Amino acid sequence: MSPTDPNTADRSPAARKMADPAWWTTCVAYQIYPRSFCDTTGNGIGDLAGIRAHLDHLSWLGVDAIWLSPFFTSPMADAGYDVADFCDVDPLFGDLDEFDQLLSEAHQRGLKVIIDWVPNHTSIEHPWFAESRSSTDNAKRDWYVWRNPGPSGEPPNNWTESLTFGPAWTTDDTTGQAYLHCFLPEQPDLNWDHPAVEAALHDTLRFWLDRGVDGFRMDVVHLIGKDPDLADVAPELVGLPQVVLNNRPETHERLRRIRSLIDAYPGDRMAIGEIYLLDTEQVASHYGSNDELHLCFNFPPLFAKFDAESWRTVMDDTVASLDPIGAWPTWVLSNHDNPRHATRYAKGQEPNDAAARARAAAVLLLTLRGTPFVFAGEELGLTDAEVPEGRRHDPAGRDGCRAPIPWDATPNHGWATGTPWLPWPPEATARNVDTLRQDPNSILWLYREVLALRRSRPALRVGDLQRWDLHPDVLAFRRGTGHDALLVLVNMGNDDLDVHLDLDPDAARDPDPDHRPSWTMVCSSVEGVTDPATTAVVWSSRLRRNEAVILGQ
Ligand SMILES: [Ca+2]
Repeated sequence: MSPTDPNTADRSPAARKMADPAWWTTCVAYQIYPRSFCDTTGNGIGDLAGIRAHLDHLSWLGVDAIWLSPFFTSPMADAGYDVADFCDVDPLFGDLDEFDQLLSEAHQRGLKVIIDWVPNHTSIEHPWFAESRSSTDNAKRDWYVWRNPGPSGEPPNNWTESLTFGPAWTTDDTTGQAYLHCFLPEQPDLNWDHPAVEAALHDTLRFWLDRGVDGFRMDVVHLIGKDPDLADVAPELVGLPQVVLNNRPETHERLRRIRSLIDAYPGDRMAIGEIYLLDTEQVASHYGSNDELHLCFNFPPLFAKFDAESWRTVMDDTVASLDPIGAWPTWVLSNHDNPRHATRYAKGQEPNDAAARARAAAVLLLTLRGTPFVFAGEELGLTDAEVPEGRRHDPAGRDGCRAPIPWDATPNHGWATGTPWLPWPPEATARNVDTLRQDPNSILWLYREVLALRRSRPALRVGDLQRWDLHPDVLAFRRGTGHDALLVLVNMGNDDLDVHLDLDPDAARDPDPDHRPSWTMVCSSVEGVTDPATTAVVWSSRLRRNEAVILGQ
């Protein structure tokens, strides 16, 4: 066989994508909420050194990339999503040297590093806002969105902010004008219509790209283009937060300029947008023609129930919206903004069934076609903490899923303090990294097993997905590429089922044994089930309720 002639090789984008897919299409990313990961200083708040200390664990687990929620300078009105300096580390978490060390140590282990970028708003304490609010003729006045309130002090329009559902405007005593905030009053919206704002935000991207980060998770980036008239929302939409409504053409041209900036850097940098529009087709538009965001988070699957029909719908919607434009899907079950899926799926379930669902969900998440994001702690099967009144931090009630990660079974759970900023999640004495690593039947090892399978099987990394209709309660799909194929079955119903796979009889008679279809169990989500099935042209087995299996061909 002669080597490929570089002058005649197919260099079309599709051919290159097949030969060498970008890391962000084949990776499994792991979201770290820095406050809650591990405290090394004794102040009860996780820090960058705590992340560094556990990089080896993430390598053992087998994820490929980490996404760090904000660690930037902030007064923490919204736990760091209110940024006072985009280009520095808050002393709570460390400093820039500490970040550089973390980045370098992650890269040494082959882990990509994605950081958060919060372009829609700043902290009220950002120096830009301090200038902007100081007078109506300040040079930075128009860096934010100022309007006159109504005659009786009413807000300039009927928009609703997205965390506590109050008005999206606050009147500032300094000048008597109101400023727009689609989130808390401590988070004034930047005015992206002003070219200097766009340029300044681009500079913050360059700052981190120059330092070597591999990508950005762009916070509510669909909000950077807004209706220039700031018109009222229609009466039937009043009260819905602006974050689920704002879908504007202005955003797309701004995303194209961001994409150009990022793609000009060497080394396959990427942007994933938090597009909090709860409609997959609207989310899809933010990929552009492969010239806007590289990836978008898509939230309908996160809100889908543990129910086969709901999952068929979100999977089919994803294919229908993304395939025609060649966009690559992403999958998320849990993050820092919503109750953990182990908590959501457990509602109304016995404890054993709840734990089984968390395990089945791991198999589902890591075998779908697209880039999965694991939220730190879900690999331990953690549920949300009960946070009593006096210990609550988040004005939007999202504390439970942000509980600290327990690293071992000691009272301090591997933190430098016994009193972290939020209470420990339930069962921290049993569900901690150290204890679960000693138990090869634990959910932690199940995550590790499926992550390893994903690395070794092209069908899972880059294969097509074909959904099968086997049984109303069973979510079934085949992943395949070339000669590699796997079948995933998830029983989301309330009963054990007998599943029977009839395979193509002509193919079964193929004289070449390599061409005969045969399915064996590669993995079951059920604790202790290893490999009971024999190779067979007809695969028939009992699928327990809340069991997910992966069959290999
Ligand atoms: Ca600390």
